[in-house]
Amino acid sequence: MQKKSRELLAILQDNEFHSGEEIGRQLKVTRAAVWKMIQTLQQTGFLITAISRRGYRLEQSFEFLSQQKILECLSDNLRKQIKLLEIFDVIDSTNTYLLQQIHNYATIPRVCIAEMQTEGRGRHNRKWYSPYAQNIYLSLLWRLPSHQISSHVIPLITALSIVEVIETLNLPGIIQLKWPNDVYFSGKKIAGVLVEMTMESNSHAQVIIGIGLNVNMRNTTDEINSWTSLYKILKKDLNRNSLIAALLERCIANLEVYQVKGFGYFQKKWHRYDLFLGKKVQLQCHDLMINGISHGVDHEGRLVIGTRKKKNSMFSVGEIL
Ligand code: BT5
Repeated sequence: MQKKSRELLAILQDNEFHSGEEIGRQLKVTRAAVWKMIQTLQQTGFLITAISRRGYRLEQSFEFLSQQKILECLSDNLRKQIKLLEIFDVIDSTNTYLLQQIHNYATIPRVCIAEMQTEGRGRHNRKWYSPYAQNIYLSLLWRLPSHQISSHVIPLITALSIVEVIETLNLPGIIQLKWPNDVYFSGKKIAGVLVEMTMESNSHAQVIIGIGLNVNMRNTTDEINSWTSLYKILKKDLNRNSLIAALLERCIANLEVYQVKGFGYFQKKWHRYDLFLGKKVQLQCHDLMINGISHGVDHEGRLVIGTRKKKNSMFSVGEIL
């Protein structure tokens, strides 16, 4: 996002009309340039009315990501615990950034958030669509003793944490979890989790937990289908700063519980939201294709599939097709 577009958004943030001339004067650009920038913002998904002789008005409540506002919403405990919380306007990927910072132990736990990602990543090098200033793109760098973790469980705990946060919004519909890392709302994807991990020699692991949550996104290019956002569900814009604080609270609280009690503590809760529990599934696990009935997850977060040949098989990696 060009710096000028950010400044333009800052002017329109008050939801009042501003003439092209006035905006042009403030940004030191021509009226034609203002119109071009307005069109770019509209294409990105911002709802801006243009009325001749009155100017432009932003028709939605909008707030930039703010370190101060996020910190204000955090509990005293977590505010003290988080060593670094960085916000970028544009970044390639918040996960990639934290991967480059993993040896900086003094700054863990560390959080990176961005208004936009140009190379937002899903699993297996898939793309995560990350338009400007509408959603949450958040990564948390966490460190824990490697004997306490099973890497495949962290996405499940994170996805459950997202569910716990969005269920406080009383959404009219069903929130569902698709093993291992997707959050759906009434059959459409609303959030995804990308966990990456590196082992240290001294028996600790660094985990980067990436969360993409669609918040105020109204439209997209045709890059993705079958998606939804909190705006689409609730028909109102939500404050991303307080949602980010809530996500951090839940994720970190759940990671701490997991470190003490293991995944067994979350198993029942997972089943409450499990999209495929008791249903026919086809799992792709490396080169294998497994067909059977999903019996949910076991106490270690592995997917349990009942097949004809064998009673039950457990999988810690794979993709439900
Ligand atoms: C995921 O992968 O769902 C993990 C997404 C993690 C994104 C976060 S954002 C912050 C952090 N930094 C990063 O670079 N990544 C993390 P996967 O299960 O592989 O799903 C990817 C698929 O979801 C794509 O192939 C699309 O079909 C779909 N998709 C892409 N963008 C989407 C969006 N904004 N909303 C819904 N679906 C989307």
